[in-house]
Amino acid sequence: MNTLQRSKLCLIVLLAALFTGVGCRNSHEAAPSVIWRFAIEETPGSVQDAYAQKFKELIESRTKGEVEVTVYPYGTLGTSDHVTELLAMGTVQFAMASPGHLGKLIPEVQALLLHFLLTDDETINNRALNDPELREFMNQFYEAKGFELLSIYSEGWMVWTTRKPIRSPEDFEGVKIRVMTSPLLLAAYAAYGASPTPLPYGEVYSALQLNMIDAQVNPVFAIEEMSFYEVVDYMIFAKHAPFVSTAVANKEFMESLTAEHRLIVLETIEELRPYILDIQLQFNRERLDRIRERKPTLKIISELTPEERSVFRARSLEVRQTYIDMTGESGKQTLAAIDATLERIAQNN
Ligand code: 6CS
Repeated sequence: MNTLQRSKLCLIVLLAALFTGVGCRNSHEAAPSVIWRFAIEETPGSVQDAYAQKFKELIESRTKGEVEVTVYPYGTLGTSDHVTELLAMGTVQFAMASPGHLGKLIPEVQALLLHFLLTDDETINNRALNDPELREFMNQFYEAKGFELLSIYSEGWMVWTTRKPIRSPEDFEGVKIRVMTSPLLLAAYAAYGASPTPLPYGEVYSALQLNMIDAQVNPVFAIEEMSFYEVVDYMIFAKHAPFVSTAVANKEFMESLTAEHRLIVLETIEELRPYILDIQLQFNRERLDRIRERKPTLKIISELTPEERSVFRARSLEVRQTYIDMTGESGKQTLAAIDATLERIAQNN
């Protein structure tokens, strides 16, 4: 049996367990009346895992044992695309759905992938991403697919990990860079002259190791937890975009909740907004130190000059038209909503 067949078999066994409610509980333990399933796109110890574990802790204590939350880390239910399918079916009730993959299903969310759309100031970006009006606007696209958008948040700056220094689009010429699977990302890196290759998260390390790709892009904590730094020579902070994720629930499930449980979920999500920002800052800081310790030969370009960034920015602007071509009027409205949010936040500063 090859790896793909084995992973499919595991998925079928797991799904059977989910549907039949077979679990690992001891027979003498009192079962909670309900189990809520939360699938994440990252491994234990990640930013998404911290979010889901805190959600579990708060929900279980606030529902006083009526609800148990089970967290499914990356791989246990397949790729990000599998997780999104399971959420749409209601097999899992909560999931992380990053625009980097979700863009295939909801093209409008790809606005959150556009380079240089947000600012180079993390505080302003985080306020914009957490803005309730923007979230409500984006929710219409999620609702149309049977989801409820609970949270939009940043997991930290995207960082290029490569075999050569990159300070200009010319340096990207011919570089095979792995991107997530949303189609807009192909245009984003083609605009710099690179050769983007979409791959699931779990295949990136071996693709780098086998020289099938030359580079990838992810926040620092992910570069550490997935060991990508082992198989590259450079880390480059261009501050072109943060890694944005969204926490999502199945809409029908949310509508089926009692008023009390719905309130508990919404209050918990509110509490998680500042929590996850602190966590991502902490994880990205600590894990950069860890990478430095483990691989002192890794060259870190911790920033590009304003002139270097402006060359990338200029190249990235053509991709906004690609986004509008993919999404039409709703995409134009999405860009306008993000711009208006950023402007409002800048004025209130
Ligand atoms: O690169 C990816 O595919 C993944 N990166 C992160 C940091 N989270 C989930 C996503 O699937």
